[in-house]
Amino acid sequence: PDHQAWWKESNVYQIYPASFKDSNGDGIGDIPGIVSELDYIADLGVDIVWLCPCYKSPQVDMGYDISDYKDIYEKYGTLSDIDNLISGLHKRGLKFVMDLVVNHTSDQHPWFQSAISSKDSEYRDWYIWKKPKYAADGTRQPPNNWSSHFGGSAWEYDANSDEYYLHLFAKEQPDLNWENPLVRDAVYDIMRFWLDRGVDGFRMDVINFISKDPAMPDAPITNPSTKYQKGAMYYAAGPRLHEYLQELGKILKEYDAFSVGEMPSVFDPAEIIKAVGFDRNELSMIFHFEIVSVDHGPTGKYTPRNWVLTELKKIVDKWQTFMQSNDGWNAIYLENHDQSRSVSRFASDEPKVRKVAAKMLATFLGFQSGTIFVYQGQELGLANVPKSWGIDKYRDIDSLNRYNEKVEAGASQEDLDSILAEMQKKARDNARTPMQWDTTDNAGFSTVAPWMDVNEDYKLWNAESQVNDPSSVYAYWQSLFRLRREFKNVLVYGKFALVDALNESVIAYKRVYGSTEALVVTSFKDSEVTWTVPKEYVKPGKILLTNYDRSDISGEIVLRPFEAFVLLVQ
Ligand code: TEU
Ligand code: CA
Repeated sequence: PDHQAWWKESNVYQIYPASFKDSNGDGIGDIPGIVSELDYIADLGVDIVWLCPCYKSPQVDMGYDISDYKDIYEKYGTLSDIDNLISGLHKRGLKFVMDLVVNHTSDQHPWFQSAISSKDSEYRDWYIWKKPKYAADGTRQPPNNWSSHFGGSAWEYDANSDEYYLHLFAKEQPDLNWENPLVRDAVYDIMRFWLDRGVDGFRMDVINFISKDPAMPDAPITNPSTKYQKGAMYYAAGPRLHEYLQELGKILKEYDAFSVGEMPSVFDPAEIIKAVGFDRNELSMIFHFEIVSVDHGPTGKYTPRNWVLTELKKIVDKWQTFMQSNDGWNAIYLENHDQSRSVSRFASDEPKVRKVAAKMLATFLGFQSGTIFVYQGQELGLANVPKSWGIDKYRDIDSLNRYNEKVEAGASQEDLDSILAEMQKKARDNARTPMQWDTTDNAGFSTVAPWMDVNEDYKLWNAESQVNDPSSVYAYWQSLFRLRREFKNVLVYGKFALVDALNESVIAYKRVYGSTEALVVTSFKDSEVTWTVPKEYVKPGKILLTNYDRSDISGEIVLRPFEAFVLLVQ
């Protein structure tokens, strides 16, 4: 029989601290703000809260640059605020997961400050240093051609020591040297510090990047239009990755802790299953990036790509069947703080269909096999930023770097407009606008103008108008979570199989547990489509959930725009 586990039966709500709720009127969300909304979160019916980084940080990358792992960013609060948050959640029967960012630190972390101060520092070897290379004409070059995920080279020159240090993200985020056992001990010590404080587990930032090929070879040229190239093949599943994950896993197991590893750029299924196989004792589950890359163009995220529904379907099918046949487990998500809003991206935020479309995506997502992750605002059907927003309203380092690169390269206005149009579809900023609580100024997020503008649609789309409305997107998610609990066998542990795999308008799948079956039907079309119900389902069943009224499931049916329903047959 399948392995059961509490974390398989849990649903997760993700909070982005800067944008959730501001309690003290400085325009920035904070931990007391979160504490004031715990009933809202508990009422949604989730089991776990994952909080994005809230540690001490210069905030070059919104807290993914940490300067003290055992203290809290002043603007978010204090250690005792975190203790309140943990006890408030535990009192309500919810668990608390923190973001562990240990592939890199901030350049302001005392370890790095010491490391860069001198080659003789005892912390020098905590980071990754290499000698320059020299071109034929004698100009100094970085040690290899790897690009940073935020643009430019992945290496920064330190004139003082005439060496470069590696930073896969911003230059203010130097990569730790995991080959050094002292680094690993320091990380394990941080984990214990928080687990001992009552934290129930971790979301682990780019955890698959921690082991790099020590030779650090040049990456093959996949994008001839840029100087620096994607080096992921040399660090996305490096030679010692599983050795390190085994070490981490021992601690997680000791505390029966939850873990989800963020794992971009890994394409070898064997590597994935080593990380999440049930008996491997590494991680509970991972985030893969295939769905959220489906609309990335050939030369990166901010170039367009048209995709068809069968591509999305194939990715879902691949991961669902792969995990169930290899005793692994999926983390299911469409949104997080790095992704745009799913209703805008995968369905439609046109006013007349936005609500049904958001519910359709909830259905598509929420009945799959795996642990479901919902990002703040997704439960309300929040949408991308307005198309009218200029670059001045964007705040994210990735967006701004990419845009500025184009400006510096002398891009035409037309090119800049097209990159902005792609950013409006895919930039991380879309997820980072302040949470929309009510119709008052600043959407009830803050009493003053927030650090980032509120989405202009807040008077229509906000929590207050949805919590007591049984037809709201929020109420739909509540029902969905209730159903996952009530029909746990089939909805959590049931086997997955695609239905009507080649259909380009509808994603349908079934979940099967013994003689119980759930049929999930979701139309991704903004117009009506005819769909044939498979014969075995044309029998008395029960509609568990739908975003329209439907009782007829016989033979050929007409699905309305973005219609979704779940049918239970026992
Ligand atoms: O993201 C890692 C990552 O690879 C991407 O999702 C990243 O956002 C993208 O490449 C940018 O276009 C994680 C965090 O989730 C993200 O917020 C951090 O910025 C990043 O790591 C560095 O810590
Ligand atoms: Ca505040």
